[in-house]
Amino acid sequence: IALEGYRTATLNLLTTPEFTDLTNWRLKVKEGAQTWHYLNTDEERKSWPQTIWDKYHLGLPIDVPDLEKPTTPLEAARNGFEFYRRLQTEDGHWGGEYGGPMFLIPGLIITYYITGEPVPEAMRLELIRYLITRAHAEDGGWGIHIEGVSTVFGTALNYVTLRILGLSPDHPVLVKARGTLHKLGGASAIPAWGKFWLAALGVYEWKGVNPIPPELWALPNSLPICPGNWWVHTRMVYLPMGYIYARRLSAPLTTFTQSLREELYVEPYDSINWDKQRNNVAEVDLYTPHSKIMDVLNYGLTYYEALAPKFPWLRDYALKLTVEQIKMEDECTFYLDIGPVNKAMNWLVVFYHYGRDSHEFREHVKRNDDFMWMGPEGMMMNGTNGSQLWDATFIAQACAEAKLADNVNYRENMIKTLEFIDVSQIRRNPPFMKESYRQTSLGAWPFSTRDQGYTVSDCTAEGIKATNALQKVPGLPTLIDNSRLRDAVDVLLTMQNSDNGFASYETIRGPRFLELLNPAEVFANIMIEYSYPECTTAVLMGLRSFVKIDPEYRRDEIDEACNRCLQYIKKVQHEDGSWYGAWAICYTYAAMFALQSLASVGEYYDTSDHSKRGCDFLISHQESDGGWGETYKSCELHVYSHNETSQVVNTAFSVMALLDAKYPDKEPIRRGIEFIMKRQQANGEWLQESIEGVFNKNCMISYPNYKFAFSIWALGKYANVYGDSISEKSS
Ligand code: LAN
Repeated sequence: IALEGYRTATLNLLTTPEFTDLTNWRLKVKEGAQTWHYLNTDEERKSWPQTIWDKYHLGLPIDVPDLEKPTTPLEAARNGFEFYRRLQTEDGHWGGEYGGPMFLIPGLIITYYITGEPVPEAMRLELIRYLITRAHAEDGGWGIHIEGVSTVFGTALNYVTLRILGLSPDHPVLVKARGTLHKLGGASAIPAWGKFWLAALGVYEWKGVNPIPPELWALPNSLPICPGNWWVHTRMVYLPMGYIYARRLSAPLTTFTQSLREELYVEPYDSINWDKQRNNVAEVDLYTPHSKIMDVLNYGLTYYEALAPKFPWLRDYALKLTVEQIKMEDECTFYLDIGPVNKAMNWLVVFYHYGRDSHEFREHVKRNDDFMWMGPEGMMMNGTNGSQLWDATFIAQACAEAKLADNVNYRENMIKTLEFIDVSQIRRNPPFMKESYRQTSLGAWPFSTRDQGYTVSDCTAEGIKATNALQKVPGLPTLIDNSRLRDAVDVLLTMQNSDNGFASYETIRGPRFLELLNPAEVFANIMIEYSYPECTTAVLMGLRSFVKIDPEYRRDEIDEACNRCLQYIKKVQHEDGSWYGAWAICYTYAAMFALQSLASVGEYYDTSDHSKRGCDFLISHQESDGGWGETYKSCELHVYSHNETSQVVNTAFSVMALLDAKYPDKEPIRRGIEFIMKRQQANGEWLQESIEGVFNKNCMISYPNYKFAFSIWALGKYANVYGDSISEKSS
């Protein structure tokens, strides 16, 4: 064992440490960037008092008066915004946690450990709080996301994280978690990304990890397997992974990691047959088994790995390309990177490649905070650096629909929202666009912030819609002129796929069969882009909204694109009338979009078989209390899965869908609205219910702002269709 004591986690706590004082936390915002700060002195606290949104997000009591009980939908919408507007931060956006996935903190903390960078003390304590709170009460384990059953992936990685953060293996929380991990067969059967992190930490052998050859980056773009043709998230994760793998970089063995080797497995570490582990994945974890082709390929690549040292120039060249790509990604995103997974991995590469004192290393450390979110359960890592732009566009449109945007009492809020949308538009193409395989971004809107800077099709479309919804309100300024909307349209018009739909970040670049090479085991549909009803509808509606402002510009192309969107929406409707939602849960979410697409060309319940079947599907799933409720199982299993309780968010999706489709019977819609009103608190608030979002079919993610934006929007829409009354008689 080398280097006794070197960079070991130094604490060995048998009892849970005292957590921080929540009243000392403050959220700082700047052009959407969100960072939480812990104030240590009275002086600091006095000069930077806690705001109401700080308190709300921290779960501290807030002083919001009860409002007069609303009797109509618009009154309810107004009460909702009366509460929600207090949470708007000074830069004009609405913050919120964007947690859910349980595999993000481990990557970050393992990297802190390997690089020797100390985890700030308040963060360390609050991460412990979060992980302990999120351990399942029954078995002490963790799943792939907060609502999922305990898996090896979640349990092994979060166990290791708590150890690094200072808990002793004899701490009761870890004793229990380890019991569950061992019952599941121990860490040897962890899925691929877990194998990667454990190997990087030095508690798994690289021999047990399937090859991740960086040479792929040397392939010409014309070959489908060139990573430039993959879904951007996947290629951006495999990029740094390839570097670490090719150099087989592991933290030096210490007494600490030696101990982990003993804790994580059911058999002695040295007796494990690592060659046999490459394809060993626990049953609870396995969502997408390897294809036969993948197995054969891995087999071949394992031989290649044995030969690679004979061609060092090739590997060196591949690593040079890898480092160049990482540099472009880091610089272009101001070291935020596209998401939290490659953020931690790129930081690790930078550590090995440039060293701890490098500019690159320090820049990475600075932007770690952008991913961390504080809540009553402690500190979590967000799924991106936030959902700022996305949330702002929805509340803007909801306010326009519910007649709040032209209410003078909310003028200030609306101006700030518009300012935020203005500042978030991306005003340049990525430097080195071609070399880094990037989509254009001049004029696009991102999902989170302009710094992150990735074009997303539907975020761009919602950006256009929200801009137009606000800028047409008398008294609100025009901050975004037509030429900038034209830029946004230019981006969208480059993004339509040959199947007529729109995907997330780019067009579909690779063939379907690439999915057979999905190595991740826990996600589906990650190798290439796919068209989605949600993105396609957003773009269709975004383009239609633009045409109203600027009717001449590229009109033929826009009309053609819209027609094609519609063909796509019809084509992907299922037999039973439903659409599968890929980015929120699930059938109700997709129906809201798809039925809106149809309605945009006058296809309603009475005039279109597609619309009729879509509505009938929704109606068949309405609950007896008038609401709708789905669980994440819908996403996982591709079957509508009823939640035990109706959900405000699913109800709002469904009501909006039925209203757009002009569903002829008012009663089910009215009952949905009544349900949303009943769930509203006396101060206008809606409380958090089940998790709302999803990605890659198997991992859920929180959208806490949806309960406000979509409830207000649905209430407004209802009033616009049926008048501002909830009584059964009026029409
Ligand atoms: C997101 C969040 C937003 C989402 C919508 C805009 C809602 C969608 O319509 C298009 C796709 C997009 C942009 C999206 C893609 C995948 C993301 C970035 C996420 C779900 C947030 C987290 C997820 C990312 C992949 C998580 C990191 C995990 C990996 C598998 C790399």
